[in-house]
Amino acid sequence: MSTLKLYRHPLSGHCHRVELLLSILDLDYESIDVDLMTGAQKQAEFLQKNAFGQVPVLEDGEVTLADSNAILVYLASQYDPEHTWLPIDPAQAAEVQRFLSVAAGPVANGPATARLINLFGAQLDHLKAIEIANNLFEILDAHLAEQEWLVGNAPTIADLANYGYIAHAPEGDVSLKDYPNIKLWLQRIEHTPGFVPMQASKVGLAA
Ligand SMILES: N[C@@H](CCC(=O)N[C@@H](CS)C(=O)NCC(=O)O)C(=O)O
Repeated sequence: MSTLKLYRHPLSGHCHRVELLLSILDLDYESIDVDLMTGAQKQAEFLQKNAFGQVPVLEDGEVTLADSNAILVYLASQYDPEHTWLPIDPAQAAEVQRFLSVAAGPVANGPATARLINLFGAQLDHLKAIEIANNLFEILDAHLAEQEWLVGNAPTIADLANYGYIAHAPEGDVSLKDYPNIKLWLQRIEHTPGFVPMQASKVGLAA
């Protein structure tokens, strides 16, 4: 088997979701930090790996893949022969995709954006991001009142994709205190064998 290489940044939730699955699947990989602060992701060498100039990027031999959710789909399809993390049942696979879209949509535009503003000074609308986050959390909290995992009755890549930016929402001034079912779901993920935490920022994780 070729050595997997992950280009990442330690504070990126998009990278963390990939690190989570790599760890859960017990896959050996080389981790390469990309200095987003100096714009290394926009240099020609990196743009050859991902023309969008963003981390994460995964290399697996001849395969080079960008986009965290695409990488999750690849790793689960390639390295999880039991299809636990990406079910093959069509309805369940579609449900997983639905929640990958949630991770790429309201999670990215809500809690991830609110955190980006606080941690990196991004010039974006903080109040709008907080509103998107709370609207999303109300829906997710109700969903998780009915079931323990986002899809079916076992954890999937849908849970991993959504975990990081929701767990770290307080870093963007989005409190989780009104969302008890989300908090229990976060704890379930944290108790999954192979779980690795995302690095906390100086802003902290209170609330
Ligand atoms: N849709 C992409 C988004 C990745 C993304 O937003 N990466 C951020 C770090 S969390 C990045 O590389 N930002 C640097 C930039 O855009 O220049 C994915 O899921 O991988």
